[in-house]
Amino acid sequence: MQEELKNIENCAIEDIKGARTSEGIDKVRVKYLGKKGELTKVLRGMGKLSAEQRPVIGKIANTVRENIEGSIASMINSIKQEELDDRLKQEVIDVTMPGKKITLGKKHPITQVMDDLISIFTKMGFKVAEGPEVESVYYNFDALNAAKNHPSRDMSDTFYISDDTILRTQTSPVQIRTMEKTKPPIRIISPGRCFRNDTPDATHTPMFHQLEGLVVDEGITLGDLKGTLEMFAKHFFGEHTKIKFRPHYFPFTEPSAEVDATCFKCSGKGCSLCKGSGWIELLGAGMVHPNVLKNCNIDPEVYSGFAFGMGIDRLAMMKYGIDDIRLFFENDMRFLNQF
Ligand code: 2NM
Repeated sequence: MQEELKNIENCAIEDIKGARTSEGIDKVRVKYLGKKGELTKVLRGMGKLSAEQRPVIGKIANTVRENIEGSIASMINSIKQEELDDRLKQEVIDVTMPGKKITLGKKHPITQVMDDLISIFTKMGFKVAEGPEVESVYYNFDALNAAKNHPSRDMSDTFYISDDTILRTQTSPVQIRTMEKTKPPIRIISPGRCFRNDTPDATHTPMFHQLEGLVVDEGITLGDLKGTLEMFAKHFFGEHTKIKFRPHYFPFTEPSAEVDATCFKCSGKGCSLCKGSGWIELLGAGMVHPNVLKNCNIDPEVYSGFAFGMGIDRLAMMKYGIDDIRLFFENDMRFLNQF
């Protein structure tokens, strides 16, 4: 029996040396130490041994089992190490390989101009205000002092969702909402999308972008409006830019004006961009109508304000020399990648 055990140990050690994988070593373990394994079989036969022989053989059998288990454990260790080495070799990263080219996106030209405008006005102390694009007729027209029969209210000019709900035609409702809920001083700009029922052509799309501004406080004058817009024009077009006011009419401001800037391309000499006049139309502006202040529970005897509004798309067209506004919204990457 002693010899048989020694023999089993030798065979087991040989088998273990021959096993090259985790699965192989597991098979060897079952073959010798499993329930029906060879060492197990021998140990079962120990019942037949005499009382003197049993402890002697038992001790040898234990040693054999420990030796087999020990050499299985060390083989498992070295197999694991080999498998890890193999994997590390396979997964090695060649840091000298050229990288994959990442194509970076960029801001849409309209967004670039909008961000420029926001940056100029926030540096002057304005806060950005936002409001819904789906608006009530009250905020878009009534509160802005627009006559009940004003043509801009027409179905042919405004997108109606119901009798009293529309897509905003300008961002002024944001100003109304701000005046309703904030006590002066107020100094806000409202950039955003607007909608008018226009047939698309080179200068119109039914969706376009506006930036409006509003200042309300005690003692605000037309001089404040002029100074603010002059500062804006110099920042946007260059420090030599001049502005001029032409009288105009808006229902929500009185007096009202259209404001022109000297052409940034020819500095006022006259060129194709300004159609020879030396001036380009910049924006509309005026002193907030007392009725508009009253509609927002602001006392026009105490407070006054100015407001202005500009088309962002139009400014972007001028800045980048684009002659058709529709190009901005066709999402042709060959066009957009140029800006
Ligand atoms: C413009 C031109 C002139 C304007 C007026 C107001 C408000 F709400 F204060 F009455 N917001 N925006 C305004 C004034 C807008 O856009 C061409």
